[in-house]
Amino acid sequence: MKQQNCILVGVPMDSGKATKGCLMGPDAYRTAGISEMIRELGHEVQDAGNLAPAPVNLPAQVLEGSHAAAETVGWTETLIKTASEVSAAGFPIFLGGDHALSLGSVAGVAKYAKSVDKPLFVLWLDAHTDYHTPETSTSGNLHGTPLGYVTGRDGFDGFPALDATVPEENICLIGLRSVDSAEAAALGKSKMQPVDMRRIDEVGIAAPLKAFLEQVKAAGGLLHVSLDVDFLEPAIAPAVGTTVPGGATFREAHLVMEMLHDAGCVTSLDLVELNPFLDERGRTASLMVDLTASLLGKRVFDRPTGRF
Ligand code: 6HN
Ligand code: MN
Ligand code: MN
Ligand code: MN
Repeated sequence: MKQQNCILVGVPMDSGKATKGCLMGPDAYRTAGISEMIRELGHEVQDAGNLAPAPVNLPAQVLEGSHAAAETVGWTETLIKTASEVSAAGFPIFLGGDHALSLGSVAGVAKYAKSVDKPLFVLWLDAHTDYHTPETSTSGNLHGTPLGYVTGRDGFDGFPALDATVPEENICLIGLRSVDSAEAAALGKSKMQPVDMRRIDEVGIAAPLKAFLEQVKAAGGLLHVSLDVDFLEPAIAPAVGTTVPGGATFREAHLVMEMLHDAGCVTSLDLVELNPFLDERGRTASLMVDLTASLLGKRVFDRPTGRF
C-alpha cells in the first residue's frame, strides 16, 4: 500500500441495536492514538470530526418492527453522502459506532465506485453475516442488516434508494460462527463467499483471503473492509455486545491485516461495534488501532531493508 491520505470519519451511532455504548467508539479510538499511529507510519491523516444523523420522520408502519429505525435511516442518509464524497478525497476510516453504519458507508462507497467506473469488493470480517432484511430479523436490530441492504435485498422501505448495489459475488465474509436460520437460507441462495471458522480451522485464514484478494486485483477493483470487533476471539476483544466464542486469534487477525496491506487494494475501512463501556482498560480499542496499523503497513520485521 502506498502512502495514504487517511480521513477519520467519526460515527457515534448507537441505533443499530438496543444495547448502548457504541456512541463512545470514535473517541475511544482517538484516545487510543489512532491519528498518531497513522502519522508515525508515514501517512497523512485528517480527523473530520463526528457526523450526525439527518433528521428523519418515518410514516407509521414503515420499519415498525425495527429498533430506532428513523435514526438509522437518518444515519444512512448522512453516511451515503459523506462516504461517497470522502472516497474521492482519500482513504476513509469510519470510526463506529455500531455495524448499522455500514448500511451507509458501504452504500456511499458503492456510489463512488460507480462514479469512477470501478467494481467494488467488500471484505466482511465478522462472527455474523449481517445479511438480514428488516423483515427477516428476529431481533429487530438493524446492525444485523447491512449486507442485505447493500446487495439490494427487498424489505428496506424507508431507506434511501441505492445508487449502486454491491454484486454478491464481490463479497467475502470471514470469521462466521453465528448465522441466523433466515440468513443461512438466504446465504445458501446467494453468490457471496462465506468463510466460517470451521473452514479457517481446516485450511487456515490465509488461503481463502489470498484467493479473494487475487479476484479483487484481477478485476482492478476497489476494496472496502468492514471490521466488526466480534470477528475477534472475545478473550482478546471483550468490548462488544455480541461476543461469540471461537473467533479469530491475535495472529490470525494481524495476518489478515498484513496481507491486506501487501495486496495494496484496500480503499476504505469500517471499524465497528466497539463498545468502550464494556472494555477492560482500553485494550479492545488499542487492539483495533493496532490491527489498523498492520493494514497501513506496520510490520515486525521489514524484509527488504532488514529493519525491525
Ligand atoms: N453485528 N444475527 C443477530 C441479529 O440480531 O440479527 C446478530 C447481529 C449482529 C450484528 O454483527 O454487527
Ligand atoms: Mn457485524
Ligand atoms: Mn458481529
Ligand atoms: Mn437475528
